[in-house]
Amino acid sequence: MVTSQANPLTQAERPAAAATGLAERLAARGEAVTRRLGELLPPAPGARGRVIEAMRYAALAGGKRLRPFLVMETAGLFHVAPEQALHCAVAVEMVHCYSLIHDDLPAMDDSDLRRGRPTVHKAFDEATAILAGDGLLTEAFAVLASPRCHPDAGVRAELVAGLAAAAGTVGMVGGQMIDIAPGRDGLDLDGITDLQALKTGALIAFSCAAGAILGRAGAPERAALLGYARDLGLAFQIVDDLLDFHATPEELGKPTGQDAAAGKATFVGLLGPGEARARAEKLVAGACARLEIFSEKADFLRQTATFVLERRN
Ligand code: GRG
Repeated sequence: MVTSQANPLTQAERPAAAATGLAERLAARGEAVTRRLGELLPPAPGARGRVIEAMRYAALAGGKRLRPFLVMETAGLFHVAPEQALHCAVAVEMVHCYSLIHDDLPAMDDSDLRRGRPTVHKAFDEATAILAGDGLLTEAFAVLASPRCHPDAGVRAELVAGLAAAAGTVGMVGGQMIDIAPGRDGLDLDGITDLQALKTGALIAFSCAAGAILGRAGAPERAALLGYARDLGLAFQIVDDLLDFHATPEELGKPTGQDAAAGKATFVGLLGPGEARARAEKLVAGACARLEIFSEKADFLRQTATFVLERRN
């Protein structure tokens, strides 16, 4: 159960600092994210409380918390205060959770299962699910605009503009539109790559850029992180296609094989599973190479790239 303690970061960051492995660090940072989400989305009485309940249902349970982890790890490269990095990371996770709620709606993927539980429109109702997604998207920008995220309003404005671009028509929403548009089924490899760069890649890229924005990083560091994020985002999506092909709904906590059943072009469909896997491995190697400028300080980001390749859900 999520609690609203006065200083969730201190407690949650302690195991992260002591952890030697990625799994422990992911878990500790994920707990900090969940705790902060719970604090920022307090239950409310009356009819308004139902949409908050749905937002909490979507945001507080499950998920790998990969995007907020990337925000916190990239921020760490530039010695950003963990409190600020966490606040920004939570905004990114809110946008991610909104996208999952809307992606599952009957008008989109029409999925009943997400993160091993009924989707929000199944657990509540469709109108509440739409509002819960809208609520999380809107709240994310309020979180970024808060001085808790950064004391400098210029930095906060850069974060707001970056997240808006990643979530909007030149990012997730644009990618989703291509995904449901006529002609989607016949996309070739370049077409699928462009679609996924928007739908999945843009938010992952912003997650990595956010640390550099918070840390007022220089151009070479920003370019290195952008290159890492682009390779990582594409590898993430190829692995997603592979899991959709190989894994069971029980393993993934969501339906599998939907794209293939609908005749949609995917990386696995176009390349075959072996070549798709080889491509993901190459991208992960490339992502790690992009981090050379940070030497061993970026070891957890390198491990994250391997985690994305080896993940089972
Ligand atoms: C604007 C109506 C409207 C809808 C927007 C933008 C959008 C809907 C959907 C795109 C987002 C989406 C579902 C992308 C697919 C990327 C993907 C594989 C998501 C799952 O991410 P994980 O594996 O999930 O990180 P967890 O549960 O671990 O957080």
